[in-house]
Amino acid sequence: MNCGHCSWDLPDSAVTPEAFYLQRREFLRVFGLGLAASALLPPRISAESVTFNDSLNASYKLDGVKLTAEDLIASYNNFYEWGLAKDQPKELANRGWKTRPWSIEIGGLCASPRKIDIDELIQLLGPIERRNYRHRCVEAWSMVIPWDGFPLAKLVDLAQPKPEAKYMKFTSFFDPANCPAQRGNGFPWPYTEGLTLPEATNELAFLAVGLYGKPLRNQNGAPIRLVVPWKYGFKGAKSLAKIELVAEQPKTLWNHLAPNEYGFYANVNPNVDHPRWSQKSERGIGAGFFSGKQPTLIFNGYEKQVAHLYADMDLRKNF
Ligand SMILES: Nc1nc2c(c(=O)[nH]1)N[C@H]1C(S)=C(S)[C@@H](COP(=O)(O)O)O[C@H]1N2
Ligand SMILES: [Mo]
Repeated sequence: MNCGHCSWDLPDSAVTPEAFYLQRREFLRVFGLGLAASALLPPRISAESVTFNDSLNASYKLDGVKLTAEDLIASYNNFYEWGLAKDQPKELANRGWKTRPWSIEIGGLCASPRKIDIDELIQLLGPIERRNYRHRCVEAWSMVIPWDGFPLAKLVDLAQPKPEAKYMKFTSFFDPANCPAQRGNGFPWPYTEGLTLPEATNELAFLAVGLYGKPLRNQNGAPIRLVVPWKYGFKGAKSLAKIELVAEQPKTLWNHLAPNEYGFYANVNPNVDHPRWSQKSERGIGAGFFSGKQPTLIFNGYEKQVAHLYADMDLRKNF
C-alpha cells in the first residue's frame, strides 16, 4: 500500500517530502554525526521580560476544534537548519544555540527602519494576544496551535512603508558558526520568505513569539516567527533576523529550489495538487490513525478573511 500520490503514505516522519530531491546523503552526513552519543538537553527558554496574558482573541477561538498537544507541536517540526527529520530540530536546535539576546532588523523601503532587541520590539508591539490557528504543512499534515504574539500589521505600522513598497521579505537567522547545516549542505541559506503588502496587513498575518503561553522553543522558531495560517506552513519563516519592505516580489528559498513545486502564494487549496501528491485531504497530527484524516479546507478555513485578496487571480497559475 504505497500509492505515492496519497497524502496518507507520505514518509513525513522520516525524511521530509519537501526536501526529497535534495542531497539527502549530505544531510545525513551533517546531521547524523554524534546523535546517539550526546545527551539530550531540555529546551532552554528564557524570556523574563515577556509576559503572556490569558488573552485569547475571541475571533480566533476555533470553537469545537481540539488543540494539538504541546509536546507534539514541540517535537514534530520542520526546521531544516536543524535537520530534515521531524524529530531532529528539538534536539539539534537546543545544543547551545542561543535565541536570546536577539536583535532583529526592520528595514528596506520604509520611513522608520531600526535594528532592535526582540524584547524591546515585543514591548513596543504588545500587548501579546493569543490566537488558535490551523497550521497546514504542504506535506499534507496539520495541527491546531495556540500562538501568542501580535498582528504583523502592527509592525508594518511601526516601519511606515514608503509608497513604492509592494512586498515584505522575511529572512531567518544566518549563523554558520553555530549551525552546521549553514556551513554548506546545498540550501541557499538563509531561509527567506515573502508576502505581498496586502497579505502582510491582512488581519490574520501574525508574528508569534510564543505558544501555549510560553516563549517559543527554539525548534518552533524562537524568538519570533511568521504565521500566515491560510498558506502552507513553509511560508512561516522561523527565527527571523530581518524583515524588509521591498518593491519586487522576493525570491524565496523554496521558489529558488523548486519553483514548479513551491509557488510564491502557497495558499492552502484542496483543488491544486502538489506535483507529487494530492492536497485533497490532510492528516491531523495526534488525531489518531483513523480519525486523523480530514478534508483540506480552501485557504485552510480562512476564506472569509482572505479570499478577496485573490479575487482576480488564477489560483492554479499563482499557486
Ligand atoms: N527558517 C525556517 N523556517 C521554517 C522552516 C525551515 O525549515 N526553516 N520550515 C517551514 C515549514 S516547511 C513548516 S511546515 C513550518 C513548521 O513549523 P513548526 O515546526 O513550528 O510546526 O515552519 C516553516 N518555517
Ligand atoms: Mo511545511
